[in-house]
Amino acid sequence: MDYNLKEVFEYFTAEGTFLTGEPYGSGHIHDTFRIETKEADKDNYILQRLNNKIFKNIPELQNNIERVTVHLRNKLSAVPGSNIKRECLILIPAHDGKSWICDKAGNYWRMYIFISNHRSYNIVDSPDKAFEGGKAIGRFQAMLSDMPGDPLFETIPSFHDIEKRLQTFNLKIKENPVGRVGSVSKEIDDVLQRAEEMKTILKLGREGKIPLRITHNDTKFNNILLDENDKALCVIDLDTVMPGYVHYDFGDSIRTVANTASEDEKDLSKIKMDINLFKAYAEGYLSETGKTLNDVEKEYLAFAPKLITYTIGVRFLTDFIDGDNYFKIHHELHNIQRARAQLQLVKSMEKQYGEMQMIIRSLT
Ligand code: ADP
Ligand code: GN1
Ligand code: MG
Repeated sequence: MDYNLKEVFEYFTAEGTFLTGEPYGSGHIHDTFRIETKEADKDNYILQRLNNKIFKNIPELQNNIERVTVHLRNKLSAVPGSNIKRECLILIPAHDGKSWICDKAGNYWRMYIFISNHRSYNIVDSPDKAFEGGKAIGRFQAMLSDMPGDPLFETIPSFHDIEKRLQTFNLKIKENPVGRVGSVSKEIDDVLQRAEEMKTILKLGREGKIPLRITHNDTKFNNILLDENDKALCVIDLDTVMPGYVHYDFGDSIRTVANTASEDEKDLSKIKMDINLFKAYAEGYLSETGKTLNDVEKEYLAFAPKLITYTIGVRFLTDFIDGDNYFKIHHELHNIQRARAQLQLVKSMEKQYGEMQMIIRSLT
């Protein structure tokens, strides 16, 4: 789809003049463009066409992001030497004062300052980077722990609720809308075998043993930007910041940080969880959160990567069975390839679970 990016850009109160706009990044949800401005001394921007099939209430979504970014900005401003434009997302208001616009064709758009000189990784190759990722997410949770006001709007209801995800999964298997169920019976078995164990975090929540906190809920590593020295810089992609269990954030980062291969690797023999990267991320994360988490939260951190890798695997598999309506895909078998890769990673985590538990115990 072609958009008139210059026209969209001009709805917003940016300082510079539009020069070029190009697709940017590898997110699975929105259409993201990098806008370069003519003036060398003005910011560049990220312009996003929002996916309103997935985020059904754009004003509430944007209201969440406004609250979160303002709170983070206030916190960071108090830190000597901080660089607000690079360490937190800054929304650019439209001329009507809102943080989003709806164009003539009914597309919703928002714009952020482009975070300059950042580094973004889909695969992590060193414990140092993993440690920095853990620190970034730990600090993010800590900074939001005292955000005033009502609870954040639930932008996608029951987002990480594995019981609901499994209900939808079972429903889609029954419906078999595009006739793909027969081709994925092995993957379906892998999911069903593990279903009971995966309800653990929800049960702990219902028993009042772990609290809901403000969590990010989409902490894959390419949503954590590093600086030119590979130090933690900024956590981005704030669409799903809302109440959640800390395990969701810890688990989703390990799913991507500690995987030796890509999220969609076709050759399953390349997929393993690297225990050293697990350990380094956990160290970074606990260096920021060790004092606030309760004992049960800490104890179940080792379980979290299995849960989230499984959950995302279930979601990819459900989307494949459903005919690819949710995640952006780049080829016909993309979602099943992603699902297989996630299930393979769960198996690697299962083999190393004892060691993961020992590492968490030694760090807490
Ligand atoms: P999606 O939900 O589709 O993943 P994101 O908000 O994560 O969308 O944006 C997609 C990609 O765009 C990110 O992975 C990152 O590479 C890039 N990006 C997003 N916001 C910024 C920003 N403010 N500065 C620099 N890069 C950004
Ligand atoms: C999506 O938006 P993005 O690409 O960072 C998805 C996550 C999945 C991830 C899998 C809102 O993340 O939940 O874990 O893909 N985001 C949404 O790569 O569904
Ligand atoms: Mg993203």
